[in-house]
Amino acid sequence: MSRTVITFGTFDVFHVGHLRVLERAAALGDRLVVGVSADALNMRKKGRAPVFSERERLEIVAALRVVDEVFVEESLELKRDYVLGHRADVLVMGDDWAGRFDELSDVCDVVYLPRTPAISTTAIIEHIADL
Ligand code: C2G
Repeated sequence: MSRTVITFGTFDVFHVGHLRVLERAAALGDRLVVGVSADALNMRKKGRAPVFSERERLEIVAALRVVDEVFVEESLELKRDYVLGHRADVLVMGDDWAGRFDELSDVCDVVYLPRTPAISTTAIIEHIADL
């Protein structure tokens, strides 16, 4: 039986840490579905607008070889609906979210992958601002 993996993220100023988590998520199944955070959700989560709009971030993530389907993640509270709606067998998140989605383990496997060290959108923005 084919195994569907689902993951979520903002993926703003797309970098190699994003690529690696998506590649590792894809390797856990046969099909990778990615929920890309809406601009409004990002404002609520991080208190600032993303550099790239949700349309641009969706377009970039959808173009990746390891990604089969993308959709807009409107709310953190809708995870269960997204998992069930996409018939996901595995939910993958970076370990900055460790433990946060364990309550979904009744409907799918929940896996937290280690983040790629020393790279983040915030660090890139600060680096460019300092140039
Ligand atoms: N990531 C990583 N290594 C990094 C940076 C990010 O593995 N150096 C991973 C994060 O752990 C996450 C994914 O890349 O799994 C996307 O990261 P963000 O865009 O920062 O996602 P975030 O805003 O945490 O959104 O529903 C949950 C949220 O939408 C997750």
